[in-house]
Amino acid sequence: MKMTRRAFCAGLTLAPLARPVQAQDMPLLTARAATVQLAPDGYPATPVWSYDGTIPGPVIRAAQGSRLQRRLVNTLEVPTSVHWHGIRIDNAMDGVAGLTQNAVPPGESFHYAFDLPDAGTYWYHAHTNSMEQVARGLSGALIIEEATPPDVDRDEVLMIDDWLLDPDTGLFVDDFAAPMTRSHGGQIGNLVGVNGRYDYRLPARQNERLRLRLINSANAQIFGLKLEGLTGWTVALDGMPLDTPEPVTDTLVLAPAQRMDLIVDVTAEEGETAGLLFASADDTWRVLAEVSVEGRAASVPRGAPQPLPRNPGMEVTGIDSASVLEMPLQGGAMRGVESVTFNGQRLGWQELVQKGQFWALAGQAGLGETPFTTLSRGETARIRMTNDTIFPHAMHMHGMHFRVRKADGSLGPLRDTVLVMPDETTEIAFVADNPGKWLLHCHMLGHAASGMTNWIMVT
Ligand SMILES: [Cu+2]
Repeated sequence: MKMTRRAFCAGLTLAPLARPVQAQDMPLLTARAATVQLAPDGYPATPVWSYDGTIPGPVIRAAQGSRLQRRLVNTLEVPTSVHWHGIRIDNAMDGVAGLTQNAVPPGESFHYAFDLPDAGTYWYHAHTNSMEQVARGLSGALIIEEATPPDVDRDEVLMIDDWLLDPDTGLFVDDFAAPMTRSHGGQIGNLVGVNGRYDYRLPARQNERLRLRLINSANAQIFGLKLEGLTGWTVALDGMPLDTPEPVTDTLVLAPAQRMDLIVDVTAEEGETAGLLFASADDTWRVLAEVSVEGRAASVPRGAPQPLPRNPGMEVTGIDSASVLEMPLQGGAMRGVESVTFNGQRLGWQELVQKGQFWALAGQAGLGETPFTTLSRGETARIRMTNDTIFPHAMHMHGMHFRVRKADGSLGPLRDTVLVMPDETTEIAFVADNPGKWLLHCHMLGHAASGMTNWIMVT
């Protein structure tokens, strides 16, 4: 914190015992370099960019309805900022460098303070050059607790990530902006892990009931997941409770930035394999988080869980009369796009590629001067995203949750990030009840950095 001589003297005169509360007592979140053993023993440790020295950053827990405060202290050699993903937040606290704040320069700090209207599983991550900063480790879980938690024995966060490491040096493959990956599916790691561990292990007892909060913090990897030795229900998506818990019977799909709260009963016998598995690139199921069963918590498993309490004021009304805004998702390898606007210029595909851009949303690559749309506060809007590319995109809207409106008019669950598959159309509907400038972008971070970012104005 900078303190002018005048402020310093005034402080001495008027309140000799008072300390500047915000500077001294504010909990800190320090973006800093660290070295962490990500790869298995025997391989070198990895220099990372971290929050508070760990990968992932500290789990931040706060009560629903409370106010969260953190002073981001930037000790990195690059500017940074923090986005609090999924929170219905005060726009000035949204952390988007260049849109809602200036990036925090090296050696300086920024005071984040905001109310927490909703319970659920969220996360925080860098939103300045995210494609590199998130890949280097700048992310952590943000858990907002219900006043009355569900009836479980334990609440566990499983932050799922991948890292692209050079096995000889342990260093990140320093090619975060590689045009090849940005124009294709995005950066996929060669090591997958949970909570910073490739061999994450969760000891549990038979018939113990766990709440598992899954968070996909990977740059671009879509995880196909399944349970083994566990009987589970999905109780929330992207922080927001489902009306009815859904039994997990099939593969769960978790796209980048998405979250999923499961309540699971450990049904495996002692010594049997149990855990969370993922579909690896070679089409085999591999253990992502092992649940090692020792002892017994109860003689029988419990029945289906109750739904979590709803968050307040999340109704999406007025959909039938809402205007429909078309947002084609365009570009990428193999398809390209005929022409787009970038930095105020109309460019053909080759010109766009020469500028290191590969994607567009509704004919616009990257942030333009004007928003994709301006909505009045309280207005209901529908955005129809048609994926004209051959890649899936995890589309994330800041500041507000939406529902997917299906072709028959029915509505899907509340989400803040939706996976739009190639050649598919996904329509989202939401009430624009949060004023400010909100990003709408692909959460494949290399795509976001290469054109797939736009913004919405709510006045
Ligand atoms: Cu994308």
